[in-house]
Amino acid sequence: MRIIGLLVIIGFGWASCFAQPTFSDSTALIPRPVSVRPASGSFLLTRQTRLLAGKSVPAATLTMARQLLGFPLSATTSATSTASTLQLRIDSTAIPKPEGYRLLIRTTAIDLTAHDDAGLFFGLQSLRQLLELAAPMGRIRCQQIDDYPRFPYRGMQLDVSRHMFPVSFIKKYIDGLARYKLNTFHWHLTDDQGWRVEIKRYPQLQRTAAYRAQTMIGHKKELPHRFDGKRYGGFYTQDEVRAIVRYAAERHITVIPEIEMPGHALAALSAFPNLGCLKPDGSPGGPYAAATFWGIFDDVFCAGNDSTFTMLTNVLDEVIDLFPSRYIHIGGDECPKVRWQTCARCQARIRSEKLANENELQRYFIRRIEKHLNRRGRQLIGWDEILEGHNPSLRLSDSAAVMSWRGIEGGIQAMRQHHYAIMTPESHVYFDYYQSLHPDEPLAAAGYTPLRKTYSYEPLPDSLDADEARYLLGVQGNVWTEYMPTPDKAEYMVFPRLLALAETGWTPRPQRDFPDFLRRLRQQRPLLDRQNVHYDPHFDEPTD
Ligand code: TNX
Repeated sequence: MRIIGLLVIIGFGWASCFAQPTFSDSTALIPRPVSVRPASGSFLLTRQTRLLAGKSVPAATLTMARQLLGFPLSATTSATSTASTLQLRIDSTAIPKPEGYRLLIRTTAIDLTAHDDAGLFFGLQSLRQLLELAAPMGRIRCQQIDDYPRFPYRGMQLDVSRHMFPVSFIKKYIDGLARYKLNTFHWHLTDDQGWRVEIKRYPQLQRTAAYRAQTMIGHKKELPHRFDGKRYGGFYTQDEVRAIVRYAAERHITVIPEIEMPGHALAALSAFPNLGCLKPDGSPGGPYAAATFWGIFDDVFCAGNDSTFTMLTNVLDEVIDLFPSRYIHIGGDECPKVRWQTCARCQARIRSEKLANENELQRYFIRRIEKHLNRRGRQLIGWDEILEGHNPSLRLSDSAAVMSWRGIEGGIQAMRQHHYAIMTPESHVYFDYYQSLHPDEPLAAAGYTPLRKTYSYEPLPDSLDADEARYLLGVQGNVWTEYMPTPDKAEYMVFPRLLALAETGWTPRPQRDFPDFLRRLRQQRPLLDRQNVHYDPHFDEPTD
């Protein structure tokens, strides 16, 4: 009886809240939610607002709710008549979509019901944005938001090899992802210019591979390189890595580490010259040093030397212990084959494994590493070159996933072969490319990718049938940092394009509309300012 009474009261409250909608259904949120039903009246969050949580809600989520909303919100077990309430609940039947949530805002109570803990977190992010957009008055409109992501994978990458960023910035970067409901941080930890993750078994990586001899200054591609003569580099200790992985996990973000192979390996070779190819005369390769400028380098890991695989699998074992992610990224991109062509050991491997050529040797390399990852219960992910050099004996596991970067063809091919694909085409989601034609625009990598172009990206290729399309995991923005020597510059290149990418990953296709996105983005300016995010202010100017 009491329950029925309560339902009646809630029912009436609900009806009065929704009786005369006075607001249009335009929302200010980014990413735009699946559905917003506005209602009349408003809710005011105060210090008296009580936090009410179902048993299945983890204590950490309550702490996070207080932190995100910036209110003490003392917990209570039952609603009182005097205070307004914020109620959190997990109910996977009521909210069937993973990461989904329903936010019901009434005049005296907010009910946030989610499919899972991640859904609660994303619902809290929506609530936080609504509160911040309502600042300083803090009144938010009564409304019902039903929301869930379009894609399960919504990622941002960061290259910390070309330039190293402090732990504090990595956390700020993760915060930026979390605010806009991205759920994966792809951490590009090794490349020609520096090895950035501590591997206890190989201290040479920290001593040697983590540093390059000189720092490039000016970052002018068009001009001759200039150097300041100082050693540049650094690495993240395993304790720092664990702290970052934990920090991300608290925000429902998975960190995928990338250890590049067989190419982009100069820094590693500087510490392990024996893992480079033999010279044509059979003498050892090298000498090697971490690169002091950008590009693609011919010196790569030797595919004919078993020590290469021993060292890399030992490295991956430590990486696996640090990162609980399902996927481990092994790079695979841009591996020149010239050294392999003249290396006696590589040629012997081609013969003994009955491979047709060096492309198949690369595939052999990737497959051999994949077997190790699979033995450790993990899945391989790599750039689209991992599909090259296929022969039937070198088939990758079905579980191997492909990041399509040179366009969308690699992704399409992957999905046709029933591999999961993540679309990261350089044409639309490379945030090292120019975002504006403004004369003050600082130096960027080649290419022009204004916000409008990033926003226009549709990840699902028309040419796929429904069965193939199931293999599309999602989208990711890539941030190669050759021309981003500081955190401020990296942020500038990333924002606001990250918001466009976030909406592509989250919002259903029919709800995406660039003018409406721009309207909402303008409203977000004070939020970005308050977070001290250095975004490109020219996003609102004509792009061509
Ligand atoms: C290509 S994208 C690369 C990176 C560079 C980037 C510059 C990819 C898998 N490889 O090594 O930093 O171009 O835009």
